[in-house]
Amino acid sequence: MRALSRSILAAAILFCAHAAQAQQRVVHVYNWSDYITDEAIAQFQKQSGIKVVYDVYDSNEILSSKLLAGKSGYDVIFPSARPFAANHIRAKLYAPLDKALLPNFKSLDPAMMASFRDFDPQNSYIVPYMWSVTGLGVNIKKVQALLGSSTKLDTWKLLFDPATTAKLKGCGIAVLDDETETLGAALIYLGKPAKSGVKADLDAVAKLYGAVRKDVRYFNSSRYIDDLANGDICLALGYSGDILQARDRAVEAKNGQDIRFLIPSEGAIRNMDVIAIPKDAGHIPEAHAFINFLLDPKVIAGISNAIRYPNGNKDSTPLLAADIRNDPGIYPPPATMAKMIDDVAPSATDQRARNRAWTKIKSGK
Ligand code: N2P
Repeated sequence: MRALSRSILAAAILFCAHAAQAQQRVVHVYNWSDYITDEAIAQFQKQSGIKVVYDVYDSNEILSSKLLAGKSGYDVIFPSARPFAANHIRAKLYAPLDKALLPNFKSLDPAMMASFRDFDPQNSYIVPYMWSVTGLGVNIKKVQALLGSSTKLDTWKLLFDPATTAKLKGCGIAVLDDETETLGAALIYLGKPAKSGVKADLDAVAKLYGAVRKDVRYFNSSRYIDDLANGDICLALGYSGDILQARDRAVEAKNGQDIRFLIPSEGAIRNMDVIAIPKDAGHIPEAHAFINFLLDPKVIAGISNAIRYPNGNKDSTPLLAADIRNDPGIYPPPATMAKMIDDVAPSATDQRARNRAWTKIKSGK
């Protein structure tokens, strides 16, 4: 080939490569850590030709501050329904969902959709993703060795009784950095409403955490999965699926750590995470394609099977692995469900009082 035609060919190849790049559709997803599978993302990319740029967080507060600042750059997000998605909808931070682009919408659980009616009456802005119970992750052998084998373990006393935490301190106690769940757990233990912002209640909660604060190794909402699995901590206040993932990781590693998820008998909070599109998203059709993929019963069942969280898709239930459907930590039996308190949306004044209380509790001052 002569030099000139060679360079024309090279230029043509370069041009085509650029054109292909320009045409590459993309979706920017911002989700909780440990909340999807690599397989699902790969399957979506292959099926749709849309590239997924995936980023993770481990608290609603981080997500909220990015949304409030604007231009987050994300197209699909996964806030907890209450109070977060409810507040975001009130602040007009979401784009409406185009149901014509979500044919799998019909597979969603109507009861769960109805439960969002107070802040999303027409189901215009959010669809359910996964839900979970906030309870206790316990390393059975270590905790029983320290407390005695007949000690009742399905109780918030494990975390809130200073005589107990003094014994467990050495093997490691971790608590979520999640104000809604941690204040809620303490309020339930005290027999108060989980969404209380009343000063006397919050003072009692601060006193409760104050007495055990020195025995808590850290407040964090993602580190505890590996730490529980490896035996580096023996007690965690955490999300059901995360603790069950820790159990799975220990089994996989064959390291002899026996991790259980326990729902305290005093009651616990059930929290629901939903999917939404930020108002200023740059890739709205791609966001819908990704959401519709996640609403496919087979896809979402595969994710639930792997991450150990129950989902809000009614048609996926028969497709779940039997050990998931029958795990009382994932789908609690009716008697346990009766004691569940749904995530709470305190009033704005109560919310401010709670924020202050939680910041003080964490700092230990
Ligand atoms: C995933 C945690 C999601 C549950 N790691 C919090 N709502």
